[in-house]
Amino acid sequence: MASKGVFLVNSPNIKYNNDFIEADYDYQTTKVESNGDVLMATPVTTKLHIRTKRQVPKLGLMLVGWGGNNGSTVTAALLANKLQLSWETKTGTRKADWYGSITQASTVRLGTGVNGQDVYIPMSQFLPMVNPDDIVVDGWDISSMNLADAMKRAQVLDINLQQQLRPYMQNMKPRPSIYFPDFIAANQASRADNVISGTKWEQMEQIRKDIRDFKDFHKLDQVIVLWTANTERFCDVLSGLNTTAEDLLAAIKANAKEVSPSTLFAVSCILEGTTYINGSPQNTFVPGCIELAQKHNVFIAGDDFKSGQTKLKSVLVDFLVSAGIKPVSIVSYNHLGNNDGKNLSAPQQFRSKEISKSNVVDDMVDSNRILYGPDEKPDHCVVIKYVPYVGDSKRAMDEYTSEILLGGHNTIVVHNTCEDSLLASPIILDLVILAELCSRIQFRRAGEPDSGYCGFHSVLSILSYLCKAPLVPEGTPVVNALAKQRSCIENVLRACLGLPPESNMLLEHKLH
Ligand code: NAI
Ligand code: DG6
Repeated sequence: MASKGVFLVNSPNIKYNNDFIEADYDYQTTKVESNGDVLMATPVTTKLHIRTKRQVPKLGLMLVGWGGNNGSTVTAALLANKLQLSWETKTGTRKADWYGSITQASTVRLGTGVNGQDVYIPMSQFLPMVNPDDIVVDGWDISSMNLADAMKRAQVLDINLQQQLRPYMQNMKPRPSIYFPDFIAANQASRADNVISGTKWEQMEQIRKDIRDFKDFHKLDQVIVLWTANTERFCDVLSGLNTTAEDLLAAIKANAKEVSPSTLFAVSCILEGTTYINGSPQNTFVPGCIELAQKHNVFIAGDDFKSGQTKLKSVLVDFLVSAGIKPVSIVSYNHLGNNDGKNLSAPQQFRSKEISKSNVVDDMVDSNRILYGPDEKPDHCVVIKYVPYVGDSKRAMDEYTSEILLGGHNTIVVHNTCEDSLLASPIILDLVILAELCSRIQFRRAGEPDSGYCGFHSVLSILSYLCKAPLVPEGTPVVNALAKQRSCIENVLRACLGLPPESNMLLEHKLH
């Protein structure tokens, strides 16, 4: 249904009709050119017409790794919220919520009220967005365990909540999935009792059929597929194998060993016109896969949920570097005891995570060459250990050592404990809700005919806020700093309503 929203924009630049919210928007940037020794900065205004479809689709979400800790927890959270469950804990009654979700539990500053006060509204009310209660969930897992037992196996949720959810989850059974033992840790083999047989192409056809069947059965307008399965090892990227779309499809047809399950899922989705999001660190999106997504005009996004330790790092290092303080050593240690930790105890799978966790300060370091020489970077060490007893309750310890004024040192130590899946689940929801919203936003340069509309690039980098190693269109900047990533989302939402970006100048309060 078309949402009316809770506010209207009062501007000649915005039109509301039954189908669209249409905005005329001046997108302002600064172009910098070198003129001898001088940098010339020129303000540039691009006049855009942005339209957002108001009709929210009936949305289906298919999780790869549905029976895992994240898969079972996000399914439980969707149900608990939809059913408005409450349960007893040792500290009192708790009601279902979406804490940790920017779309559901954060607000955006709309503007300044008549008395000069800030006016905030929920992010979910800024533009028409899918209501989580309406999302239909399904998925695949190499483990056949039903979702109620998977929730129990995960040991994440309070028992009183689990008991209420069991009747709703016990009949949810993951679809058989693609399993190539070589890509995940050998210690996962005992879970794999629910696998598809056949050639790679045949397996892909089964996944495509699953997506179509799910869509038809529930009469869905759109399906999004999200990988929250085990971290795979990186696959080789080789010319003739996966560097072009054509080679990748040929390699799958030839049953090439080096094509991973996650790449098969991504390709299946692209061929079905289905958005595919990668919540794990592996290089699912080999160049051929990205090219295929672009050819088919399908969204892909990733990689690796940015949930806890990395999220804080992308705040803290941004703060230090932008304060003119020079981080020189960052040591990030963590231990956890869930199945993710077990899989990551194998060297190749750990290596995927280590890569994803290690590049997250690069943009901040690159932004300040007063502090750092041309090739200089802080020492950055990432350690992950598997300690079964702590289960999903991950411990993360970080030490940031920085150089301060005149040879001084500043060492910050952070210790963080929390259930990993309770951080990841709201991020899964946000990825899905925002990816869907992006599919309803179109742009054209002012003055061009309606046929000139385009959407976001296939590589949906607006979702960087939610990803540890953001995938971006080739040749475009990777942004890791959390505040910039968030303001990108907020300001794109504002642009869709013809509102200026949030500048934080508050000049209305600062002038004489
Ligand atoms: P988990 O190990 O509990 O769940 C993964 C599930 O995937 C398991 O049920 C497993 O049987 C299944 N699986 C493995 N290979 C599969 C395949 N080819 N097809 C279908 N299912 C398959 O792990 P958890 O904790 O749910 O995490 C999932 C992923 O999310 C991991 O890769 C993890 O690194 C990543 N992640 C988790 C974060 C968190 O905060 N929880 C943050 C960032 C990333
Ligand atoms: C061990 O680090 C397990 C991982 O799956 C992480 O818990 C996950 O990647 C979250 O990492 P971060 O750095 O965002 O807390």
